[in-house]
Amino acid sequence: MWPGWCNAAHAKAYGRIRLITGDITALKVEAIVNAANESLLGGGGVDGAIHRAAGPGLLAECRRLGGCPTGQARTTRGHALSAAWVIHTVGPIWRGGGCAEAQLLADAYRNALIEALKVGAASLAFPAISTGAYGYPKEEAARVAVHTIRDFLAEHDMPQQLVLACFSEESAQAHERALHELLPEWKSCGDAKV
Ligand code: AR6
Repeated sequence: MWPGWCNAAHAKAYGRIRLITGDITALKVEAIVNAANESLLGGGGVDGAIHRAAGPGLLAECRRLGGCPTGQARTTRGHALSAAWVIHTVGPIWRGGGCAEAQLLADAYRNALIEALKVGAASLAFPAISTGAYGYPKEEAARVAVHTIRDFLAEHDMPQQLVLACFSEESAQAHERALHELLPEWKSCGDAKV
């Protein structure tokens, strides 16, 4: 096999991914992803933070969507957020790994990326879906996230910039390890914090 095959296949992806530690609602990106629940009516964690920062207009718009099944994604406006769009997706609840959690988590990432394509978002930020209240182990979730994002970016020119917004050092380190493992060409841009 041509030894550069892997690098060539991923060349479109690695320069477009940034890893940061901080609050996703503070980011200056065109779209942010929300780790929501199937009701889309708000909750704790990143969902609560996004609804607080976006204001009541977001909940009003979410009410009209009628929910979202696990693994799917729905888009609203960003309301008071700096981001123009919020892409709500629902990750799986961790039940030990035998209930298609990895597939459903990959679906959540991929369907959020497809929504970003539909609205033409050039920059998109993801939280670490399912790794809080839903209990998905951080290392495994980071590998699913990076694998899915890498393959999507390798096949699509948009979004041009993708931010992995981690809320803790532990989460950032899990993503950094996954990036080094699955995308060896990826280089950290230092300790980016917001
Ligand atoms: N910015 C970035 N990441 C954050 C932020 C923030 N402001 N706040 C928390 N995180 P979780 P889940 C991280 O629980 O596991 C909600 O109640 C957090 O540290 O928000 O998918 C929903 O309504 C963790 O790494 O989402 C659902 O009911 C990651 O975001 C349920 O929780 C995801 O944690 C969804 O659970």
